Amino acid sequence: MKTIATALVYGVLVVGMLGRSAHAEDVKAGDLVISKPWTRATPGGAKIGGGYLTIENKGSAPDKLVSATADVAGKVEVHEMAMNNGVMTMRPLESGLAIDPGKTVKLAPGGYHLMLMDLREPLKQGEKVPVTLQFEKAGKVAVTLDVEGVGAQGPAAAPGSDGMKMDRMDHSKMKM
Ligand SMILES: [Cu+2]
Repeated sequence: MKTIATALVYGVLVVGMLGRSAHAEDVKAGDLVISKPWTRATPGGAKIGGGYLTIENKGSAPDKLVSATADVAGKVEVHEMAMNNGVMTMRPLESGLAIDPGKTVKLAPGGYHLMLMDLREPLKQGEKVPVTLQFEKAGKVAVTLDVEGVGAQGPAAAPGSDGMKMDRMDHSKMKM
């Protein structure tokens, strides 16, 4: 019976891994865990795109996302969104994005994001975009953004997740 139980456990693990294979895996770098890296397909001719991901600091010391690079982009900046006289605007975080110990920082539409600038080619849904993040302590970390649809508000929902219930706030009026 023990063998059967063990086989079942392994079976579940294998199925679990297969189920996840369509989505980017979490990336561990030192005390940081980076998950759900994604971006949006860019409509024809667009020269900029956003990059989104979640960074968790499991350590006891602060770290900082200072910069990023991508082959597909001439330049990548770390941006934040902020209300400015009632208009949502964005600006580069010149001194980087702090990831405090024990904290999770989410880069998502409407908030912090990577700005992929001077795109050399359009980002197409279903493609994967390699990006290298540069952290103050964790150093260089390679991640791969899953390209979702043009209007996506989050990474594609994994089976059983509640990704479809995310709010559908209209970002189209934001000043980019
Ligand atoms: Cu931006």
